[in-house]
Amino acid sequence: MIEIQILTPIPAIAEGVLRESILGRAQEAGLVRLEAVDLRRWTSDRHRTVDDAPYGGGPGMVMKCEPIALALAELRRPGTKVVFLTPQGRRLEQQMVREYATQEHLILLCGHYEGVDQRVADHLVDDEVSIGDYVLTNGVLGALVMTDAIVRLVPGALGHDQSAVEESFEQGLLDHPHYTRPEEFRGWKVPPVLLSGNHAAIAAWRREHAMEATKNRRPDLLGQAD
Ligand code: J9Q
Repeated sequence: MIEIQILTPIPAIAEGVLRESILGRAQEAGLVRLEAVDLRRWTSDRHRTVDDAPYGGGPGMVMKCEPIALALAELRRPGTKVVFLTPQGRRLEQQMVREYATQEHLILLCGHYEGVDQRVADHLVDDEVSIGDYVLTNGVLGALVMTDAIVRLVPGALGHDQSAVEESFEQGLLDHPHYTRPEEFRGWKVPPVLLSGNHAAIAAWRREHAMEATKNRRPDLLGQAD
């Protein structure tokens, strides 16, 4: 069973998300263990300090090495992978998600404030991952994105046939369009082939439209598609 621990100075942000919906049900079903771990457990001063002013001056605060080092020393075991969420990391893609989903224990370390002491990335973690080229206040949001992407790949977590659900990205394409009732809404009709009952024709329509959507919107994906 995969265990994911999100190590953060603000575990409350993660707790609600981990408890609800598919992530919550996957835990209740015993398929995964998900936990937000409070980095302040590894502080010993009265204010439970995890950050300090930057050497060299400038605005903002920098997360300190020591609480992170103590936390990882206690939480790490043989087979643990420690992933640091940071804009400097390797951009997360579905292939990386699949690889992380095969691990037995992930610790997702979340930066906060202006940054994290560079010695953490240099000496204490295994991987550095970014979820995209935009700025967050807080790595815990990135850790939740990563957790969600990983957990939905665990067999049984989606409560139905997940190979179908991931089919499009597995092929490296965007998904085809989806429709549900009614057949006509404000004069906008559902493509008749989807109502035909002809499964071969429906499959062909879906392939064609997945290809078309990818060509028009994400031509960069086509180079790597099957
Ligand atoms: C920790 N912006 O941004 C994109 N991927 C991760 C991040 C990030 C951030 C701030 C703190 C991670």
